[in-house]
Amino acid sequence: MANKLFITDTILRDAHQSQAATRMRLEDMLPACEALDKAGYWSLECWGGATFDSCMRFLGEDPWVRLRALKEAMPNTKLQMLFRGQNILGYKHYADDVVEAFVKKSIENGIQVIRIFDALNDPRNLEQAIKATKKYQDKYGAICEPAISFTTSPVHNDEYFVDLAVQLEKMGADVICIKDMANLLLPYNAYELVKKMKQAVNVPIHLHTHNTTGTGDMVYLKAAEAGVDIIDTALSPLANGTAQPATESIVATLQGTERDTGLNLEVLAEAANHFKKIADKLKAEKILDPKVLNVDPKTLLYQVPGGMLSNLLSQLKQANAEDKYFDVLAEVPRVRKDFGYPPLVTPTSQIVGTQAVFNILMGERYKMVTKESKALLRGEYGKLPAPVNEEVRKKAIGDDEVITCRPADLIEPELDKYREQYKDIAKSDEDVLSLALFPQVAEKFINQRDAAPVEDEVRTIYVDDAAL
Ligand SMILES: [Mn+2]
Repeated sequence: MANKLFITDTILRDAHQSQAATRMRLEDMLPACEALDKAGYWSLECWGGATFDSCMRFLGEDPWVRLRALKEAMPNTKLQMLFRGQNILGYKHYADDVVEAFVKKSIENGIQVIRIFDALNDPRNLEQAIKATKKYQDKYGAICEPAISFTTSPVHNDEYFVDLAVQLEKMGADVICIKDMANLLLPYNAYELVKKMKQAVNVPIHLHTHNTTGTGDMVYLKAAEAGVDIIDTALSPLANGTAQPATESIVATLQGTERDTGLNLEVLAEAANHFKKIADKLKAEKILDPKVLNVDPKTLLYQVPGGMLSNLLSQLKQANAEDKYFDVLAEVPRVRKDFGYPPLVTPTSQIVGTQAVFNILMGERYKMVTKESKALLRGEYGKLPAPVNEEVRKKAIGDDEVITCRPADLIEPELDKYREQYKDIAKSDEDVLSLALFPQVAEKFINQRDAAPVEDEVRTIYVDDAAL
């Protein structure tokens, strides 16, 4: 079919990260892999984001073993990961050699689509991950998919996003993603944005949204009409609410139209039957709170992503100041404006949210400024989308120098340092990278892993691991 709409399913990554604190286990995934592999998806998002940390911190799983097991179970489907630019999967900037090593190992272990984003949309923070993906692309056929973090503000209009897309195409994008992490994109805006972007670039456009505010299905339908190439959906048992719209609903909607996805609803039902049991288990364990399935229009009102609202509420609870909730909600957009309108996604959502809480609780704005707010205002996270409030910056960092170069240019190569530092614990370069990203969590995990008696099958995987 000439104009088929391609589907990426997020059931193995974003769906359970958004609804169930990223707690789905490999054993919960494997029984459905045969059906997933024959469904005919463009890709399956299954790695990166919070899964890497969650594997080691909560599930006692080696994320690299999970990736290889998934690739073995789904040889015919491209596996996709979410990569946080220069932060990789962690929360600070890493040196270029660590970024390159991580990309290389991800591809070697089975990833074929790398979606790379930066919270500030500073292309310099995507540069090294893009270069590394391109470098290993020929050898392994990986696809480089830089993403635009979608948000709304006086500077974030269609022209801004289209310019960014043109720039990303020049940098080597094979596909460009519009990443609407908070479901702020509205259906008719999606139509316009996709139309304009399709006119400006030649590479396929991949749209990612959630159903937090209840517009997700309509966003996809209008985007499909505008010619979007690929969309992200989740199989129904973990779809909707804070996760993606349901795969089956979109597939059924488009059947017989010129954007028919070509996916077979019976095969999808086979996989969904399995994940229904997993969703029920996560509900019984109270990991999945059905509250996340409700439509939450507050996000549209305050432009605050759903996950951030629950963080704010728990911070206020701890401070016995729940009555200040609406004051804080009103303060968030003001702080965001002072800071040059960063999109609200990890880590900027936490930085702006925490600063708003302090501004309200202290009774004076910026009386107390967090370390992270200072770093953001010093340019350490990259270039902010709009000019910052200079009065606020002065109050926060005084006469400190503001960085205008690519932040990672200030970081010396680190890979050999990490190899040396962890030579007694790490069994492979994969281990070194796990330790570099999550030092305490990975050290504890690896010690337990290597102390525990392992079954033969698992042992084989570790032997292969050492040989890589
Ligand atoms: Mn998402």
